Amino acid sequence: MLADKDRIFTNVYGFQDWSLKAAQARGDWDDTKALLARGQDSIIEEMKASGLRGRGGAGFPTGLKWSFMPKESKDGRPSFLVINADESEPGSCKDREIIRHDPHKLVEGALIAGFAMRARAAYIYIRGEYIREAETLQAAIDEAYDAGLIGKNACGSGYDFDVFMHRGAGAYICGEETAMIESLEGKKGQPRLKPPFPAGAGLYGCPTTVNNVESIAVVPTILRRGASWFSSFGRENNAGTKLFQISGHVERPCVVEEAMSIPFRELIEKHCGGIRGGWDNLLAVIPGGSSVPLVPAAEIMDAPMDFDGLKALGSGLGTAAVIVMDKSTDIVRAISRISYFYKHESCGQCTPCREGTGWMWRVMERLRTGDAAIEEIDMLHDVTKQVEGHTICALGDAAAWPIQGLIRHFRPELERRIAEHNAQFQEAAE
Ligand code: L3W
Ligand code: SF4
Repeated sequence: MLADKDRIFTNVYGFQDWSLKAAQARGDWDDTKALLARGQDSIIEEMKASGLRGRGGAGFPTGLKWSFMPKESKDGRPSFLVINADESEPGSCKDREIIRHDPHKLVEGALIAGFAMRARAAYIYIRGEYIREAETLQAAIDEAYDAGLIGKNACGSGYDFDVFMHRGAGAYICGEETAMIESLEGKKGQPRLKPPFPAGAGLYGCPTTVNNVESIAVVPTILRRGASWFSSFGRENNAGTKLFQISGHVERPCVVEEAMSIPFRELIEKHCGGIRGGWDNLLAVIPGGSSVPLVPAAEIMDAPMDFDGLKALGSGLGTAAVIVMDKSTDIVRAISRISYFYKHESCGQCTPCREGTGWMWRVMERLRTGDAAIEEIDMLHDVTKQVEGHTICALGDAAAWPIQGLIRHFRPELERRIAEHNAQFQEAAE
């Protein structure tokens, strides 16, 4: 279990005040000027050495992403940092806790990351429903301006850096980085084709990096304690500590910071008091937010909770939103509900997603009641394969993967429902 002294988010439960004074007492903003004095390239190298991989779902190496940003401005164009606080993935609720209780880690991280990438400003795009969180975040930004920590000559470093907060309006797709950029520009939030990646042409056509809240909020601590301290947690290619968000049928759902690669059973035993009704009652787990396929109980028990461990099981770490389902769950209904979510949130720009998400949901609903032909299971699987990889953004994949996981692991349950429905129909006809 991660020792208290190794936790980055020491106020994640909000036992202490979030304000600047209290944050400084916890070590935030401690001689940030000296951190900046290390220089841009040195900060990026340290981040690469730490092994931090993006905490927003995709796990792209953070230091490497920063290194894509230009060192010199072309045609006087500024560079920007965009921080993705549009936390909307079903199951995800970690960025909310950071903003509620540790917002200064995010604001200080924004300054350091922005400086390292030679950015003029950071835009924090916060989910529209996070009303109180937005108030807290704006108040923290204001405190940092008033104390001279950001703005002109930030922290006395000679570097000018602004931080702006922008509230979203309730669309899940605005969490996709290029849709977020479109939305910030005042347009309809629809993803752009990539490439070009945002580092080449992002906000207002300028070089931009989009990072998740947690990825940015851990930066000051990594620099203060060193890359080797951070990479001493987890295992190769899966370094560091991570906020896990455990919901569903556990005794005590929670958000907790743990070392990456902690085995699933240990995570649940130590922090959630076990599975409701005991371990024999566990049915399946969605380990990384609704976009990743479920993993059945027997396979996940001893799995390391990290990018590679869950990929090996045909799933993924995603945002580490661990959704636990016991045997009382109607698993077909649960996945059908997720299908409805993606149908509802599709931006409608590309045909396989716009048409496919609705089609998949309708078949899922018929499979839920058993009112389907047996061949439709394979047909549905074929359709998920036609959606996957054939859309502009990852929402198409995210709609396809949970269904593929259901068919892979629970085909007998789908077949049972169809047989039962047919038998009832037959009985009624006789
Ligand atoms: C420059 C290259 N940059 C990749 C950058 C790219 C992006 C990052 C990752 O989806 C996943 C998705 C959801 N040159 C580059 C490059 N980049 N190659 O690296 O890119 P990518 O395309 O692998 O992923 P993505 O489109 O950012 C994110 C999954 O996360 N997810 C849900 C997330 C939900 C939330 C939330 O609610 N907060 O984050 C869960 O699994 O399905 O697969 O920056 O530009 N050659
Ligand atoms: Fe929009 Fe779906 Fe296409 Fe993404 S995959 S751009 S959400 S239609």
